[in-house]
Amino acid sequence: MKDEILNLLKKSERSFLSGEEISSRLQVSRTAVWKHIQALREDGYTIESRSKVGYRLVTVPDRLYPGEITAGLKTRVIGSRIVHFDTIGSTNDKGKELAANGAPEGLVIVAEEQTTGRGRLGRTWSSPKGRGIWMSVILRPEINPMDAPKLTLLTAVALARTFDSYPGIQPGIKWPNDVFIKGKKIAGVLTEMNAELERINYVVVGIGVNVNTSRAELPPEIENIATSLYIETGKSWSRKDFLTKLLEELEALYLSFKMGEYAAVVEEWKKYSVTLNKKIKVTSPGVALEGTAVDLDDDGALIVRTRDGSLKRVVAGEITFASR
Ligand code: BTX
Repeated sequence: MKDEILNLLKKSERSFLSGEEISSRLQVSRTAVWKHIQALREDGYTIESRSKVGYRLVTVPDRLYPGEITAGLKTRVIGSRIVHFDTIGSTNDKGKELAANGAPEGLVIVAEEQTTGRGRLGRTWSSPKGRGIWMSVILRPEINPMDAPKLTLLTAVALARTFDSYPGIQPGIKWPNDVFIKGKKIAGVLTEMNAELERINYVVVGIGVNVNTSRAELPPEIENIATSLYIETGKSWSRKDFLTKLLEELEALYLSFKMGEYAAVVEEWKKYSVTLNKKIKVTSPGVALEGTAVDLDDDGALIVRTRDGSLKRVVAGEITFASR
């Protein structure tokens, strides 16, 4: 009901809408209308009220409320349900909890702030309030668990496409999960799954994007290695618009992936790659090798030519760029 009242106020744009009209259009009492208006104000909407005239929406808060996002979202699966938190430990943890309790594919968890945002391998992910997009998507693909890393690459491509739509921004993907702008990390993907031997129960794809973080808001330890759209362009951007575009790109890629079309994702990943043709060091469980990243195979594994000329396939892990 709150969302419906909000929609009516949005539709009437700058003119006042009387309490009587809202109550008759939505078939609720005047008192109920007033209570919902109060609740919207508590959510941060500025609503002017004039006696005998009615209500008028003045400003919309910079929050990623589900109603704000779904209103303009053109997806069928991803974001069909969105759960919002003002503050949360980690959206990935919440995603795993909801998925374990049967949450449907496509459910998105989004938070204004994370207090214990996580990167890979126990690293922390800085997630200051209202400055970025800290979100997780629940997926239930019918694929072999071995193929789950493809979802990370696919998500990185969705992110790169989204950044690409911003003027002057040229995103690069560092294998497998980071998006860089001019050598600095602007977004990351943390994919976690729950699976049996040959079947995935669920995958939680966590995405962190620095949208409006200023340089001063970056923790000192990442000051020189991280960036944001704000830092790169010198202006603030709508997090809602970024999120909407990202969910649409993610859905387009995920639906074609489910149809078996993955080769095109690999080609697009290569186009955005800042990893290929670079000298790198790979560290992953049981692997430590140095060489040149020469290709990405159709499964999304990185092909590395080592010093002795042999080709090694790396499916997961961490790379650092080695000096020449
Ligand atoms: P990663 O392990 O590749 O990157 C983590 C590293 O990146 C940190 O050790 C630090 O050096 C740097 N870093 C930390 N915070 C930031 C930041 N805001 N911007 C740029 N660099 C940073 C990447 O892991 C995967 C991150 C996924 C984050 C999302 S947010 C929603 C979801 N919930 C959750 O807890 N994690 C995911």
